[in-house]
Order: sequence, then C-alpha cells, then structure tokens
Amino acid sequence: MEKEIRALKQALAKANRVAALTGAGISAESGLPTFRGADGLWRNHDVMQLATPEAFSMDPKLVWEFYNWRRNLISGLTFNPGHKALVDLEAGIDHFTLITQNVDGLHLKAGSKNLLEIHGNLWKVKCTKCQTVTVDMSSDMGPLPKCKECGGLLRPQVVWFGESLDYGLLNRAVEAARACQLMLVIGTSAVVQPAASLAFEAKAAGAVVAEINLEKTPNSGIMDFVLLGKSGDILPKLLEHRP
Ligand code: BV8
Ligand code: ZN
Repeated sequence: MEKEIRALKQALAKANRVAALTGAGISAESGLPTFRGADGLWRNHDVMQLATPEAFSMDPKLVWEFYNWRRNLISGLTFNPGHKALVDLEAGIDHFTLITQNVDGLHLKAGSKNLLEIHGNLWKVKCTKCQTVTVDMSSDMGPLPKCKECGGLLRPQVVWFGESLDYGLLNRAVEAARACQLMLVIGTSAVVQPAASLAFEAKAAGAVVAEINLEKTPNSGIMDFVLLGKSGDILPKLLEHRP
C-alpha cells in the first residue's frame, strides 16, 4: 500500500487539473451509515425504496420521518479527516472540482469550494407546488412541512432514484471528468448511475484514475490505482509533505 500511495502522490504532484468523486463511504468515519453496508436499512425499510418519488407520493409522512431522522443524525456529526484532506488538496491545485453523490452537506461544512452536489443536499427543501427552494438547517422539520410562500408540501431537494439529475450540474461534472489529468474516486460502491460512469469519462479522456475504498467495486478494473482502506486514513497520507 505504501508503494501505491507514494506513486499516487507523485502523480498528484504533477497534476494541476484534478477531479474527485465521493460517495457515502467518505462520510462513514463521521458516523453516518452508508447506503449499501449492513447499516443500509432504516427501521427495516430499504433506503432504496424510501428515496423515490413513488414512496413520497404514497406516504410523504414516512419519507419525511426518514429525512428528519437523517437531519437529526447528521446535525450531531461533523466532517472527518477525509473531507478535510480534500479541502487542503483543493487549496493547493489550480483546477480542482469535487463531485459528490452525498446529500449530507459535510463537504460544505469542511470548507470545500468548487463542489458539485449532483444528488442535491438534504438541508435544502423544495416546494412541490411553487418550486421555491430554500435552505433549512432544522434537525426536525415536522411531519409534513409546508411552504411559507404558498402552503404547498415541501420535499427534500435531493435526486431520488428514478429522478433525473440536474442537467447543468451533471454537465459540469462530466466536463470536469473529461478535463482532469487525475481523478480520485472515493468511498463509492460505483453502483449508482450516472455518477459511477464519471470515472469512465475521466479514463477515456486520458486521466489517471484512482479508487480509494474499503472494498473493490465494478469500477476497480479501469483504475490505475486501487487503494483499499479508510478514506480518513489514506487521503491525509496523499497530502503529507505536499509543497
Ligand atoms: C437517473 C439522494 C435518469 C437520495 C441518491 C443507468 C442509467 C441511468 C439510471 C440508471 C441506470 N441504471 C439504474 C438506474 C437507476 C438508478 C440507479 O443507479 N440505480 C442503481 C441502484 C442500480 N439511477 C437513478 O435513478 C438516477 N437517476 O439516472 O435519471 C433516469 C430518469 C428516469 C428513469 C431512469 C433514468 C438517480 C440516482 C440518484 C439517487 N439518489 N441520493 C438520498 O440520499 O436521500 S444516491 C444514494 O446512493 C446516495 O447519494 C449515495 O451516495 C449514493 C451512491 O451510493 P454510494 O455513495 O456509493 O454509497 P454505498 O453505500 O453504495 O457505498 C459506500 C462505499 O464506501 C462502499 O463501497 C464501502 O465499501 C465504502 N466505504 C465505507 N466506509 C468507507 C468506505 N470507503 C472508504 N472509507 C471508508 N471509511
Ligand atoms: Zn410554495
């Protein structure tokens, strides 16, 4: 592992255009359960069933209970050395774009600037009637929160399974993947599309791609580096003695 980290550090030192793609794994060391790990279930509901427009139209109260539970959990957590290392990396590289699948807001809390939250952010809410989007940091928004403007039912401003991603954000993410010389893919099982294909975009455009994850994934085969371990351990090592 040390040899691989040294080699990746050298590749990183040569790059001035870097992209990073993160998933739930980078927030695991902050105490946030991942989606597909053993803790991927919430009160024996499958998260994949809850994070859908169908679940919300059928039982908005249950879906709001799930998101209030996550708000409550995340409000007691903070970013970890993995998030922080990406902030430090951004400070030292001319062109750095952080693309995250996470909706927990921990990259923002850590201080990341050029951040694309391609699946949205659970601290933002959107009115299902007038479409107004607001930021609301409360750890519990109540059973069926309503819009202050028009009284419409609010929903979390996140991309549910079966919903399209914001085209503009996805476009910027694809551009960053195609333009970078090196992409770090961190803490994602590379199952969710179209996020997982961003690593292929970078590879196809000639970038060096590195995966930092607890386990191998369907993307491991295209990687130039596969560093198996905790992102909170590995990422700070990539930054040690950076000029
Ligand atoms: C869409 C917001 C077009 C909600 C989320 C092909 C093309 C297009 C679509 C599809 C397709 N195939 C299938 C689909 C449908 C679907 C999909 O991808 N399904 C999968 C499950 C097969 N995709 C969609 O629906 C997307 N929409 O493409 O629109 C369209 C429109 C209509 C009809 C069809 C298509 C929308 C996807 C967005 C879903 N929303 N989040 C919310 O969070 O409340 S995704 C959700 O999963 C989270 O954002 C999460 O981040 C994300 C991905 O999971 P991971 O981040 O990878 O997390 P996971 O737990 O899986 O893995 C964690 C990894 O970390 C593990 O490998 C673990 O080993 C590792 N790890 C753990 N601890 C650590 C660690 N690594 C390092 N250090 C540690 N300490
Ligand atoms: Zn409204």
